[in-house]
Amino acid sequence: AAALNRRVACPDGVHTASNEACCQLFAVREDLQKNLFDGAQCNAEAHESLRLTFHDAIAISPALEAQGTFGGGGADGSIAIFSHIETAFHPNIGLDEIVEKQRPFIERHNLGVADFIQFAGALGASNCPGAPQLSAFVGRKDATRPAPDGLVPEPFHTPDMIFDRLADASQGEFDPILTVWLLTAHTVAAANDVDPTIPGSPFDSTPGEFDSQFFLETQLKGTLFPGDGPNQGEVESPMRGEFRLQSDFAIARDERTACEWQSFVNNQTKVQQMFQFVFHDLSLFGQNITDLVDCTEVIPVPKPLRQATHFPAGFTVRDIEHACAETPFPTLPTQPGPKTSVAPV
Ligand code: HEB
Ligand code: CA
Repeated sequence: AAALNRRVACPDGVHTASNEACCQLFAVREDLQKNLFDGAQCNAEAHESLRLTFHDAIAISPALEAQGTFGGGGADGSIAIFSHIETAFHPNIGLDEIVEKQRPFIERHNLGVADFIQFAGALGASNCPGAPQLSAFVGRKDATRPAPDGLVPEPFHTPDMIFDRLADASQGEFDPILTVWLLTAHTVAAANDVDPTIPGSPFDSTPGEFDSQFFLETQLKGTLFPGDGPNQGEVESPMRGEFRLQSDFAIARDERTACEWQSFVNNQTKVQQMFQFVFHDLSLFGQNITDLVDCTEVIPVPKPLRQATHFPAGFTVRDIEHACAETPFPTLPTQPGPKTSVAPV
């Protein structure tokens, strides 16, 4: 056991690591925290970096390969390496910005592009209180060709289309239940381009916290469009400033997933454990884990949540659209004060 725990001294003279391949990540971490994440904040770039991990990784299709067509390489960096092609795909709208912001960091460090994208997403998420420590691996093979169009889910896709796509990309691992786990990411998220008149509109009232408010607030009755909606992929949200994707609305209410969705409300342990699990697997799509080195130790352990789960001011359980018949909605306090609007990110 002693031999297994032996650490190496990194060439920087400061850090130690379980494997020397992890040493290079300390400088990348420092640079990103300072110069992309505004001093280790859960800022818009942290959100966008997390989104980018998904859009790189999900572009892989064994079903296309079975038909004799190239199906993409998964978490292979293709979205940045061939950004002129892939960021022009409709579901990747807006990602050109974070790809260009990350590019100088990739250029000044010696990490592969695929590894960099997943590392930046895991690191950005670690700045959000309540987040799990997401995994970081090095050694992925970088893409030599772009992924084909049509593999990234859209907010106007039906649950069936989304479930089928995730099942294909994961070779059957990501079923509807695990798709709910993946959507935990929308707790630290906003929409910029679905309604371009209101950029930075969050999906829950706490886009800076990796909490379960997203799962609660998506179950509130929709009453308004926060901008000039309806836009394609948008449905009514419960409060001003908050944005609701049609796909989140539909999966929250689908009979296959409604109870799983509700089960995340006020269950921070589940929020952390399930997202940590699915991110690990998603971040390795198209790669062979036995060729990689686990450097998760370089990702800081995130701070705990600052706020308990609550109904936003002016809402109670009477505003919930019950979609799960089996389990009662948890009893939760309402934040004091009058109804407010959610500020943009
Ligand atoms: Fe997500 C965002 C969709 C999944 C992460 N998304 C977002 C949006 C949309 C979506 C539309 C907005 C954009 C703009 O800007 O406008 N998603 C979606 C869908 C799906 C998803 C359809 C399938 C179901 N996501 C997902 C996942 C993840 C994510 C899995 C991870 C992992 N997203 C995300 C984030 C965000 C989003 C983080 C935010 C970004 C910002 O804030 O910028
Ligand atoms: Ca949140």
